[in-house]
Amino acid sequence: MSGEIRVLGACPLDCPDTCSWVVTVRDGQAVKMRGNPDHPYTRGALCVKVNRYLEHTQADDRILYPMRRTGPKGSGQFERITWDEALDEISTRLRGIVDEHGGEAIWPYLGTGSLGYLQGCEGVAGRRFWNVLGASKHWLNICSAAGSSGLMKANGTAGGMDPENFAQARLILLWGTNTLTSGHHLWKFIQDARADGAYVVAIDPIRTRTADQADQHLAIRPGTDAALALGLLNVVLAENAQDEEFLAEHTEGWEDFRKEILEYPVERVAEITGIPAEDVHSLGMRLAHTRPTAIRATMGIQRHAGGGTAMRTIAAIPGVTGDWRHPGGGVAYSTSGHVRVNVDRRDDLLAKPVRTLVMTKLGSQLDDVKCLWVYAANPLGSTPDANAIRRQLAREDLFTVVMEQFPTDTVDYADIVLPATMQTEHMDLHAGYGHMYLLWNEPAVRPPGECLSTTETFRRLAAHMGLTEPSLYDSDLELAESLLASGHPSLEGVTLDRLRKEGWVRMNYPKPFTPFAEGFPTPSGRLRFPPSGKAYVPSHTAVASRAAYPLTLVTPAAHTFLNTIFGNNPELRRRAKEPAVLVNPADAAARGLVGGQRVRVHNDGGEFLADVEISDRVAPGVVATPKGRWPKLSPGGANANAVVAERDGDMGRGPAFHDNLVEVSPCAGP
Ligand SMILES: Nc1nc2c(c(=O)[nH]1)N[C@H]1C(S)=C(S)[C@@H](COP(=O)(O)OP(=O)(O)OC[C@H]3O[C@@H](n4cnc5c(=O)[nH]c(N)nc54)[C@H](O)[C@@H]3O)O[C@H]1N2
Ligand SMILES: Nc1nc2c(c(=O)[nH]1)N[C@H]1C(S)=C(S)[C@@H](COP(=O)(O)OP(=O)(O)OC[C@H]3O[C@@H](n4cnc5c(=O)[nH]c(N)nc54)[C@H](O)[C@@H]3O)O[C@H]1N2
Ligand code: SF4
Ligand SMILES: [Mo]
Repeated sequence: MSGEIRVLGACPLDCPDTCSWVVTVRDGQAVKMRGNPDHPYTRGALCVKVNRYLEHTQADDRILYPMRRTGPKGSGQFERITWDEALDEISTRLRGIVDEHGGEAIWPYLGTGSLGYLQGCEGVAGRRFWNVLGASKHWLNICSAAGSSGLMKANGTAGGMDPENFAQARLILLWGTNTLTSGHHLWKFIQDARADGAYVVAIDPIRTRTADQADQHLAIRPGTDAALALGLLNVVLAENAQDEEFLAEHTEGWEDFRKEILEYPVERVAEITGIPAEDVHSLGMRLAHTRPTAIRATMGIQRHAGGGTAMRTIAAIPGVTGDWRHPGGGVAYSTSGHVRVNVDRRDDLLAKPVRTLVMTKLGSQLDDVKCLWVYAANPLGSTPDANAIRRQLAREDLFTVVMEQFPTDTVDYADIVLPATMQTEHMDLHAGYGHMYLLWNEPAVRPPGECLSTTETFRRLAAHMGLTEPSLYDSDLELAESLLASGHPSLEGVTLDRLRKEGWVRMNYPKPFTPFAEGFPTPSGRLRFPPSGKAYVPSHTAVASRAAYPLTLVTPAAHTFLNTIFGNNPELRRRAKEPAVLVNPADAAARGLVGGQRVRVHNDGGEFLADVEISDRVAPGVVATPKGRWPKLSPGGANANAVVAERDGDMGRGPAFHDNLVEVSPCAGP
């Protein structure tokens, strides 16, 4: 049809699958978006959320113009201003803050709204500009830091299996991961494996929709995964099924670790994990005698006080069984360790070294900050200790700028709001963290209103402030060229031209990819087993006093939202229904709660409201509610992060979203 074109793009959201998509554009309007049928991982399908992406780009509540606050902070009252007025006010305020308090009083708070290398958090968006101003650095630790640290300690990289190799596995452990919700494209490869007889086990405190589809579900007590890993290995040793050759050639610390494993017989593990001893034993037997075994362990496990350790100990499993020898064996956490583009943070532009502020510590680290600059983030919806953040954002002496697409709770506290483009309107380079491809996102349509991309906003601001550093003005294509020019062999032949023509290119790794068959990227070239006494660290909730708050709250991915993105989409909200909290029948009975009743979920940090869903999907002592609700669109004006403490886990300062104690009480009054 004349006037109709197809534009290849990539899903920017923080999801392992980074889908390739095809946008149909008719007369300058995007009229259709489909998963790319040619992409080997996308295989033609997007997901329940992104099927509404185009509709979302055209939503009535989209922010289209720069705005200045007119009401009190938090009121969400704004007036439209021009870009010139916005840039004037921002320039004056930034200059004043730098002169009076120094550049470090600026906190550029970049979140995971887009994983693009140009517009989002995987790259350097805005960093050159912030370095010229001498602003504080920002540590994006909110998501995967603990697990990555655990894997780095074990394997020397957080990278692992190519998820496509799951098709060749004969035993699959879906461990602390809700595949059908948080990255469903792996499922096709699991189905391929099943067609060849693979057995699938879900290990999760919640009987999720993924657990429903597995051959077996082990309802583990939250935060006890390392103990289960040790128990499974205990059975492997009893069966004498360890791979002595792999152990001798490719691992270190085995003698000590072997002794540690012997401390965890199945009866002890059953006591710690709450999984019946016979189930631990039978899974141990399967693990001992099934090659290859593939473990999909993602972010759920590591949102606990002992989460880094848990990931490290799970990473030991294929070291003992030798599964890394085989395609279809090993652990798949993230593939981002294999992505070797050239992310240069340009520290050379800093006049002096600056401090680093920690993303999950917004509530407590904001005291001496004078400018908070939020982009691609929604801290009032997604960051721990929401009440502390809200108190801070209300400060009159804090100058807050938010670059956004939608009027989030965080936007309500902004002094200046800058309208941001969405993925169909800007260009970007992407990698997946659950596959082995790079993707190019070509803009399909012109931005609506006066929306600007992240890169263009910082170029204009630099010009407005009269900054002379030439690299502040690099174009998007120049930035992309330099990202691809790392010289790493995995990018040989992966050119910008090819990406723009073909939409996606597999990185230059062998297929099938067996990353550690010949050794590990540690200094010794060997997998490092956990040191004595450090293979299992109990979670916070396992050791804290349970007197006042006896229930462990788990807050995993919601099926219909992506973090807080789509939290304002009417159709997805309708499907998500009212916020609910899963409560086991025994816990409900003990509190006299009935299904559908509105309750307060509370602890010393705060409370949120939800409707009780009585269900044996959670064990006694565990309650669960999905993340991602917009506080202002929720009853009581709060979501689960009102009761999530700002607390570091054991490694990488990872947050403990699934490791908080609460009580559930009936709402007083009507
Ligand atoms: N639909 C949808 N997809 C998403 C997201 C979303 O919000 N919605 N978020 C995206 C992002 S940012 C990320 S990081 C990923 C997150 O997605 P996942 O990596 O799947 O992580 P979570 O959803 O946090 O938790 C996964 C599972 O771990 C379980 N779990 C919690 N504690 C424990 C434990 O101690 N042990 C074990 N074995 N299991 C435990 C939870 O019950 C949950 O079912 O998904 C991405 N995909
Ligand atoms: N209770 C609980 N809380 C959690 C988690 C949990 O498991 N439980 N998981 C955590 C995890 S894994 C993560 S990754 C974090 C995510 O936390 P954040 O990084 O704060 O991400 P979002 O809440 O999705 O907010 C992203 C915002 O960026 C905007 N945005 C999207 N694309 C762009 C863009 O191109 N430019 C600009 N300027 N803005 C854009 C969106 O509109 C959205 O409002 O949440 C964490 N919060
Ligand atoms: S959110 Fe994930 S599954 Fe959905 S389209 Fe984006 S990358 Fe694909
Ligand atoms: Mo995340």
